[in-house]
Amino acid sequence: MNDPVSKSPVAILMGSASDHDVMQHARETLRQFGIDPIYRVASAHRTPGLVAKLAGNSEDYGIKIFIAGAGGAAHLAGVIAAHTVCPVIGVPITSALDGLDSLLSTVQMPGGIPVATVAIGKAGAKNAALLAVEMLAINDSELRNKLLNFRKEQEEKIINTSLPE
Ligand code: RP5
Repeated sequence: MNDPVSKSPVAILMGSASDHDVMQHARETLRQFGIDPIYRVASAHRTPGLVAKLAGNSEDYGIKIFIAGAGGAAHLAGVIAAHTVCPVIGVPITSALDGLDSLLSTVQMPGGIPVATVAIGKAGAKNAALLAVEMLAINDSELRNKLLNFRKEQEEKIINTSLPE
């Protein structure tokens, strides 16, 4: 098994390369805040050993927060959460059942092993990254200021939006 090439406070794992189209939005968003995440495929079902290794040895990789994208029988976020006390954010990926299966598989965790689940697809991937930044910003005033600027820019964009006549 290849180890991640570099350390990062955020690890984005996904069940398949087919999840990349959605999960790249989480990586892009983190990069906007100066965080280059660990970013790789690790499947709960097809590479259970790899998932257990990454989640169970998170300190070795500098990981503080996991973001997990998976579709269908989406157990990745829950399996990661089983192996770590780092916060885990689950992104349900659109699937054969429009992502409803992914959403329910990710969100319906048993009491005691939490997964913070965001919206299905691109919006969820983006928000997962923003949530991770918000968690890191609790102890990082520079990141907090970046978040405040981001909100301000977003607000200005909406205020200045003009619609076609
Ligand atoms: C899940 O099955 C993956 O997260 C992906 O969303 C879905 C389909 O995987 P592939 O068949 O594209 O590899 O485990």
